[in-house]
Amino acid sequence: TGTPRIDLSTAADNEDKEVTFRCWVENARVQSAKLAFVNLRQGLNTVQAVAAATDGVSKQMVKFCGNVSTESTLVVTGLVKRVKEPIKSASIKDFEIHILKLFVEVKAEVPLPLQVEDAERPLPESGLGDEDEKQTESNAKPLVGLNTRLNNRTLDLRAKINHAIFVIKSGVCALFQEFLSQKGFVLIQTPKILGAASEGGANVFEVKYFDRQAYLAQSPQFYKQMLIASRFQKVMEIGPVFRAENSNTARHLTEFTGLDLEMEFQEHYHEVMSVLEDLMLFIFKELNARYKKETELVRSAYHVEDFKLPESGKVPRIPFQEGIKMLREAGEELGDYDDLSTPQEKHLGRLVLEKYNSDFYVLDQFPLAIRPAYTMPSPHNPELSNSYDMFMRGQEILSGAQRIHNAELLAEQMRKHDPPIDPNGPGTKEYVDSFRYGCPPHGGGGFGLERIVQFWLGLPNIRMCSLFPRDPQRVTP
Ligand code: ATP
Ligand code: AMO
Repeated sequence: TGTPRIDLSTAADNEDKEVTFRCWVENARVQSAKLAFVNLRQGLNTVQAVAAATDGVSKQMVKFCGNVSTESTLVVTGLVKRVKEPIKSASIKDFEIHILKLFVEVKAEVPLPLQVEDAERPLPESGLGDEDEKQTESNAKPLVGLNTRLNNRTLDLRAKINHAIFVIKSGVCALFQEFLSQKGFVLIQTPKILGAASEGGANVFEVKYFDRQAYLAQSPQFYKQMLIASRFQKVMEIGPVFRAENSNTARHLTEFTGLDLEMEFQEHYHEVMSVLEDLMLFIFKELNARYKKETELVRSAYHVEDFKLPESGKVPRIPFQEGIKMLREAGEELGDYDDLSTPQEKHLGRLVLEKYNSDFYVLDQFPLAIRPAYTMPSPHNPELSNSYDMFMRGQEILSGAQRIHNAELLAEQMRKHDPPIDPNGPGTKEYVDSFRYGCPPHGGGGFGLERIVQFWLGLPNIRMCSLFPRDPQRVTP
């Protein structure tokens, strides 16, 4: 009360004035009976504050200020004073605050289960952080592992590096919508409680739905296509995706965010691929322009190289068979229609980088047998399909395809699928039937948002790109 609350960024405008502001304690120390220092944080700014008997502060108050616990939230009233020597430890270098009043709003308990300065440091190499507290160099402070950080996520997320990751993630969503809205895509919301598994049965979470069986959505696949059959020409969705995959890898979550799109095309499904490529080139360009600081902060902590894009602006579009050939020439053993293992995908990523100087590329014409039942077979080779994946730094970020828009063919492909899908099952029947009353040729794709962020930044683990990640071992916090 009395003095107005200020933002610390205006410190210079308040020289010699009394100000009040809310802040967090970075650390505090008692220098002597008459002098204590408290480093304070507000947003991205840090400032040094002093409690000094020479300012008329009581010795008791000096002691109290010097012992206030790290991470407590305070309301401080003090005088803004110019300093003679710039202060190294604070972002505000030319001014310090002479404390007159210090009110502890919430006192942080001692000890903290995780130091925010530890959360600022890179994760140990192990990535998954199973061996927490891993020692790097004999005399270095041990690095705190991912599990400890995720268990104390509220403290962990206070680290600047984490703010940067989620500012970028928010940016990717905004850019996705910005680009596609401008192209006439309509933002849709589709149900997440479904009567059928949309991507096949194995990896689906079951939910008890009153006296019936229901499932958590594995993708908006059925619904985005049904909207094309409803004469929406172009649709997009940003929404949660649930996968009951018991995959304890660095790039699988059981709940992630899908960036989906679906569109009618005129003559060839490559029209859809062009939209997807232009979309990603726009996102990369704008991330470099608008989120340069955040990107550099994270990449430099992990010694990650810049993300390479072809100078020509043309995204390498490589037929799957050509990818197999490149891998075979590099010594991999692969059948013509085999799926690629994760190491083979990464190997191909390195080969593409060498040949095309690009960390971003598309594989086209996947073998039909390894794609979902709704995928359009290739008109030129029944073993292949009009489907594609996109990769960043050798790892998959998108799957997509031309879809079957003929109900009879769709039902037949479902029955032939391994494992077979009943085209008359609840939820599935309505999906198949929606193609009986007219539907244009269409295609689309789905990105994993956390993977885009992970591979843009070159991070070792996808969990770092989810605020409160879900995996087979983790449903809390
Ligand atoms: P999509 O579902 O489109 O294929 P994805 O990238 O999740 O996307 P998956 O088929 O789930 O692909 O897995 C791709 C590769 O990841 C597999 O070929 C496999 O090598 C690897 N993988 C999946 N689960 C595990 C696991 N638990 N342990 C090790 N590797 C795994
Ligand atoms: P798919 O199953 O390949 O395709 O999923 C699309 C994209 O989602 C991401 N992804 C994941 N991210 C984190 N954790 C997971 N467990 C996980 N699984 C997948 C990947 C993947 O490329 N309906 C189709 C898309 C379409 O054809 O439109 C689908 O769901 O980045």
